[in-house]
Amino acid sequence: MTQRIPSFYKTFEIDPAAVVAELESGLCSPHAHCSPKYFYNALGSTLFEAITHLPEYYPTRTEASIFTEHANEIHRHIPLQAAWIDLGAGSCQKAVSLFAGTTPGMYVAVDISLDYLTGTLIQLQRSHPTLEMVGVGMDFSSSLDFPAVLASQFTERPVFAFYPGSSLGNFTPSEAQKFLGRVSHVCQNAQTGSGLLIGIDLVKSRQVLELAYDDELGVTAAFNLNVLRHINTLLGTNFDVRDWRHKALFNEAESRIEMHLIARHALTVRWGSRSRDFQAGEGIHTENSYKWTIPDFDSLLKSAGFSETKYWTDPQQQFAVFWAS
Ligand code: AVJ
Repeated sequence: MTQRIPSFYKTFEIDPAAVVAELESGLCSPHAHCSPKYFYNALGSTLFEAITHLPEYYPTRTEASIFTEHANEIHRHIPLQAAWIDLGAGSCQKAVSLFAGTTPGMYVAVDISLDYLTGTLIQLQRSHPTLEMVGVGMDFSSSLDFPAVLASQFTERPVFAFYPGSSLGNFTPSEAQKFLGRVSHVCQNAQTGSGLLIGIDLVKSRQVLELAYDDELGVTAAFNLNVLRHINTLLGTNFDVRDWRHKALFNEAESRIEMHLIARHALTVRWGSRSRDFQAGEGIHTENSYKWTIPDFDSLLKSAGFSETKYWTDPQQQFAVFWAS
């Protein structure tokens, strides 16, 4: 038998001019901000991985415990011979740990960074020699347009969309609704039994939430501050990390954790021929991480076009895994 090899597609090109324009406009706006996608350079991805091991950061651990505790019931919802669409696959670990006891028809790993996926999938193919594996480099926050060869596969089989890790939290509720609408559209065009399995972080006490985003070791602080170094690389700014401090707060009215970087004293950031003055205490808003209640998230799924929902949670109701079809 010949060994299968994964295939790869890329649906977008990174436009360096657009990156520069986006960063400049965020930095120069009256309330300076930058997108959380800029956290994830090589060090940033490693720091995030470290965050998932912190005692204060409950989401990763709690989601894993829900998958373990309710494995049999969750497995029963995964359609047979489905096309798995792993959204934000990264190391593919979470999907692979779901493989046992299921029968994927094909595995499509989607991530903004194809570099990372390539090595992972080539390795993974060795332990799953007969499973058709595809890597797609796609920024699925803006659209879910798959290459035609894949789109036709997604209509001929049931689709099992997988979006663990509560990454949906980075979307505003209206962005989340649009994104989920696109996923439900893919499921509706596919064979019966299709659906989405998604992990969601739940509203809880301010104290627990704020500790999860401002840990004692300062790993999350380093993760947040590291974005300044990444911006220095991308834009040529002269940010000095030591001029800034990490701040995390739960904005209850918006139901979101906010992360900011706060200037320790008045300073000027320069790049090219441009500059931006910051006053002491002025901030750069770097992340929103929305927290949902079970009824609100259930309504969101229904408003996005899913008709049936089911969820599993941990005994403390810190985190929820939803199935929507
Ligand atoms: C990757 C978006 C799920 O919001 O909890 C962790 C990112 N930021 N600590 C989250 C993050 C600070 C994380 N997500």
